[in-house]
Amino acid sequence: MFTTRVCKLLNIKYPIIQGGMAWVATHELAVAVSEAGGLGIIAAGASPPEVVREEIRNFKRKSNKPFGVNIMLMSPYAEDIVGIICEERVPVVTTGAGNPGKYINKFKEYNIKVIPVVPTVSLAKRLERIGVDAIIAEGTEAGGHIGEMTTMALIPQIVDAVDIPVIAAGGIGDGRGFLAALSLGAEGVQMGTRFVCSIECMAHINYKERIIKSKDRDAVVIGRSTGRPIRTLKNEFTREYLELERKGTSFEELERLGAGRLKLAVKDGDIATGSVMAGQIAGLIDDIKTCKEIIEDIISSAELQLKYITSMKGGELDG
Ligand code: TUI
Repeated sequence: MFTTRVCKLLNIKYPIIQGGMAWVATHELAVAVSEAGGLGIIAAGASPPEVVREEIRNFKRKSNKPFGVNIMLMSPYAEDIVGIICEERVPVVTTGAGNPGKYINKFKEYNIKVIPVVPTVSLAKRLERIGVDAIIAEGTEAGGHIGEMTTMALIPQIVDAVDIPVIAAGGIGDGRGFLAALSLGAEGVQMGTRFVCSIECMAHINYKERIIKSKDRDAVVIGRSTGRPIRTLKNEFTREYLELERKGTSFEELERLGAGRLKLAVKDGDIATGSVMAGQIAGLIDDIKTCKEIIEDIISSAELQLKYITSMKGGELDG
């Protein structure tokens, strides 16, 4: 029912892509999402190239399904990771936190599909011109490093501005969000926070439980003063960080304060002084289930929701 150009482009059953979350998106999560009919993504984050190579090889040992690697473009290793992705013949690349323009020709040489995450219409148009295969349009509801536009406003504007398929991200966690994204003209969704709360995700249980406990306004933004805003769940760390920002603390000092905090939360389970990056949809998520259940529940509830909408008649159901 929801077969789109994204399914054909990526050779997947459902147009659902897993977000490339540093430390969280290991090959175990990617295998589970790809095996369930979506596109699993291994996040390179700030990992050294050889660690990323090993993750790619681990994926290939466990699954023959399509998958991707996310390159965080602020990583000091971004260039070397591009090389490894090409050597390892990874089928799909997503990028974040920057403009991947200078790598596009190399990926095309190796027949690798490139799908950048963008926060604006102008960047989407520029990247379409230089030959990317699709765009992930991410709204400010997302977790981690974010732009300014909301998903609701950004998606239809990018859909109207480009001809390549658009994948919606930011604030999507269930069948209603999936259907809403398709209604705005997207041909797929990318979800991060929802997949953190999966059985197969290797993040510490404290991280998953913190998402489950969170309420609507818990996903706050730190780092606005540095020009690198990050959405992360309210805790001791965000309170200290925001207080220092209010006092006008320098960029360098704030960067030092933030260093290593994501790993602390994801790996050690320190959800008080670590950074529990998550999107605004965290308040909706109340369970941990398999990636297969997450994906199948989204598709079946979106089908049901679509039937419900098309049968609405003055507040009563038709038939
Ligand atoms: O990249 C993300 N989310 C991230 S990356 C990340 S790693 C990190 N860890 C600790 C501190 C800082 C970063 C955590 N979360 N999402 C995709 C995304 N990309 N959101 C926004 C953008 C983006 C922003 C600017 C993409 C392109 C862009 O281009 C600017 C330019 O150069 O034109």
